[in-house]
Amino acid sequence: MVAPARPLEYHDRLPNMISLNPPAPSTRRQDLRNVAIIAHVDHGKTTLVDGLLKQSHVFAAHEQVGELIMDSNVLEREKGITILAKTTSIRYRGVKINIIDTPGHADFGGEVERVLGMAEGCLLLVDALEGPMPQTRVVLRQALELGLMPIIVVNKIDRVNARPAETVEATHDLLLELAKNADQLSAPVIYTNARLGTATMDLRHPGTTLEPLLDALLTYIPPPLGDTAGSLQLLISNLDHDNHIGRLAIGRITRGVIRPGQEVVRCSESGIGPRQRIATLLTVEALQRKPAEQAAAGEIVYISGLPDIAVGDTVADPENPEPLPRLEVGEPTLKMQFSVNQSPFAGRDATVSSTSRQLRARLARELQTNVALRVADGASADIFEVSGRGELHLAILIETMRREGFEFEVSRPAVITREIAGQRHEPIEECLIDCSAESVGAITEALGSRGAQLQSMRTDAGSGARLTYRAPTRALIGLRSLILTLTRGTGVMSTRLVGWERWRTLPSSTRSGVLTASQTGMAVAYGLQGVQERGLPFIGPGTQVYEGMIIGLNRRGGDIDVNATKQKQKTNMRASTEDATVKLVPPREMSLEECLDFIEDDELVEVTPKGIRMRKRVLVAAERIKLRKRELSA
Ligand SMILES: Nc1nc2c(ncn2[C@@H]2O[C@H](COP(=O)(O)OP(=O)(O)OP(=O)(O)O)[C@@H](O)[C@H]2O)c(=O)[nH]1
Ligand SMILES: [Mg+2]
Repeated sequence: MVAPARPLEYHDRLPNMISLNPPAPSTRRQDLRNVAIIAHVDHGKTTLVDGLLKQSHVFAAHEQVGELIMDSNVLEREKGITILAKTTSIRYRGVKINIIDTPGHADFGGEVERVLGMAEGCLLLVDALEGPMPQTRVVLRQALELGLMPIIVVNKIDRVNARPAETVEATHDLLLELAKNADQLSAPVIYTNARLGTATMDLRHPGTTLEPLLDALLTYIPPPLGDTAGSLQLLISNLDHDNHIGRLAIGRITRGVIRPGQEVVRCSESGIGPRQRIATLLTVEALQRKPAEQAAAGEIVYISGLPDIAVGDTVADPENPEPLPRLEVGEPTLKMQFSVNQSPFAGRDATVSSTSRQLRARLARELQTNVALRVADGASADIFEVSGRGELHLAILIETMRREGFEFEVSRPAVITREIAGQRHEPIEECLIDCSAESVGAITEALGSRGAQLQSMRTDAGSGARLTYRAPTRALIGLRSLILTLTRGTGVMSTRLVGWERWRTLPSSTRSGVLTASQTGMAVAYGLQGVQERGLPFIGPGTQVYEGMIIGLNRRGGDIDVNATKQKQKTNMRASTEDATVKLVPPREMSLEECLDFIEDDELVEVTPKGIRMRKRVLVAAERIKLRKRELSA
């Protein structure tokens, strides 16, 4: 195979690094490769896996396969993003290649961290137009620290204004900065169009299949270690649930052999447990998990039969239990309260019991597989404090529970602070915004008013502007949807955690007040006129409202109660027809994420299978006024 072309100066800049001492080739399994696909969100990971699956003919001729096959979960398909890391496998030139597709969105970084340890190499995808983005650096650093061998895949070379040469150079700079051994610096570069399923090592000769990528994979990604004679060691990297089998633990066998029925012990944080038996053993073949008679070192396996197993545990031989180093999973950055629905409409929409006990059980079940999530008891028995890796991480859980039939209320997300040297510290993020040149003014104003500091700004004739900010995570809550509004849906924002700083005062919230319903009942056109005269309505006629429910955005500061159920005085028979002729502006419909961004600390989002409502914590207007007075005098 031809060595990848690389600019000369790259070699000149290579630091003097000592090559890792590779084990003797005989102990490596030449029939196997484990590779993770990593990238920033939307750079094309899942599309590339699609292409590899399609070209390796894993589908029978009659099977209709769609796009983004690996994004099999309902919310993944709806949102067009990967949420859960998943493994698939293909066979190429007699070698089984296990491919781990990972999510690129920073909120699901916990998934990536866990599964990287199952691979010996990674395909680092970089969009040929966007170049390396914040999450590219985050996932690459993790992969290199674990000793993975990277292959640089410059994807979307077909995009108008694509800049493959600049992208390669910027990616090499990243590698130089982050590499942990000299081998990693010799990463080859492959150019792909994942959508078409083509790859080439030389842009002058366009590819026709993904074979050049597969060949590079076999050449550069080290085969896994294959010591089958030693005692069993299997580090659990991920958990999953199967409706028939139950809890599945996923990991790559580091040493030894595993079979169904075999006796093992679990090495957990609290020590070595009692002997247990493996019930089911599965390996992945194409898109399916198939029962296996046995699996040997190097292979990625799914096992059941160990009910309490957790991520980071080692499954080991009872005669020689040697735990592997535990996995470190990054800490959550945001928390919010989940509470039993206390709204006047509680019990109307839920299709499953949503009492405190049921919510607790549901959240406990989530913790079994959603490893980056934390749940703690709140101030009362009806409240749970749920912490996650970001707004989207928490929003996906809320949406999933809502679809399962639960109803509950959630509070505004808050950052998780840390005590460092006796001082309160908060997370600081670097925030990168890509937008059109026209939106720059509005965006700099929005970020400035939140106390974010502009680090750099680049404008490009072809692709608009790129702004880099540094700001506390707290200042960025709700920013994503604001950017979408300011840029009419074209702006893209991505962030990465860069450190912790002392808590400081930020400019206070710039949201104006809300319009709340003063009466319970059905909103009608006449009553809604009162809402639109004062601001922007969130609901239309026919919506059931209750006192204290948020039904619109006030144009000014301060909250106002409006009677949306108010009918026009019926003086004669024509009154009701007149009501129908009232001209109403269309209400602003808010998504769950937008509602979470929107509410303040004294407000809640009520989530039910049928819809989402926003409300004041204190519903009765008179009580809210009293409370406000008390706060002002305190
Ligand atoms: N033009 C072009 N578009 C591509 C190419 N590869 C992927 N895309 C498109 O890019 C979008 C994102 O692709 P995905 O495969 O979902 O990206 P991903 O990296 O898996 O995204 P996450 O899992 O959410 O991080 C889709 O609309 C793809 O069709 C390519 O080579 N060229
Ligand atoms: Mg994906």
